[in-house]
Amino acid sequence: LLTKTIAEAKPFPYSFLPTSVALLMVDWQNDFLDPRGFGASLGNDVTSLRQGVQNAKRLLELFRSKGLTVAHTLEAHSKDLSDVHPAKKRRCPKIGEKGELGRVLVKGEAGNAIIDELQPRDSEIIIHKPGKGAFYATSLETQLRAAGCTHLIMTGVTTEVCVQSTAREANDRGFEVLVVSDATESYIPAFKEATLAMIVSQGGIVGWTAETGAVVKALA
Ligand code: C5J
Repeated sequence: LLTKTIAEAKPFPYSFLPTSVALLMVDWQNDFLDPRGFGASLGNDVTSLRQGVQNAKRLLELFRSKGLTVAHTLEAHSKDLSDVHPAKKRRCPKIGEKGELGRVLVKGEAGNAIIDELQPRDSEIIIHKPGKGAFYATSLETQLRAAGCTHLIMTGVTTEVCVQSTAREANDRGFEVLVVSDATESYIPAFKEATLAMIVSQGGIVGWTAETGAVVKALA
């Protein structure tokens, strides 16, 4: 397969080999998107997060149709909460407590599952992570390297929390990161815009951004 280029990417065109790219789907979980979930219980209006779902689905289907690498992450703690730092629990006391969709951010609970539209396949990389960044205390880097990936095209929620943390962790590990600007969402629109602006600032200090249509056009 030949090099593909997303010509419209910011701050300049993004080139990659399809065999060396992964689609990274970050935390598309009921806990963040469902009106009965954790995000809503914190007082957030979760409807804005749904805006990115169709674009993320379009990219997921495209990567699958081309047989390219796909990885999904979930913010998920073990049932005994042994992987929750006391500092995280102190500022997020709901973790592990019973919510409308089961125990909040606990692996296997209904709220913790990925939304129906973006369900992973068994053949795809699935990472349960205790942090906001998907590289901390997980096998994500090992699995991506084993799959030959050097480039990451990212979708997910929320832009300024788990997507941004993961993009920065990936960048520091030498991955070439592109965040899909209309396939990531935040409860706070100004934070989404600021995050996307930060990523591409100073010559792409963290990476690139591009719209779904531009990614699709490059891969088609
Ligand atoms: C948050 C996330 N916002 N997936 N998690 O706590 O962004």
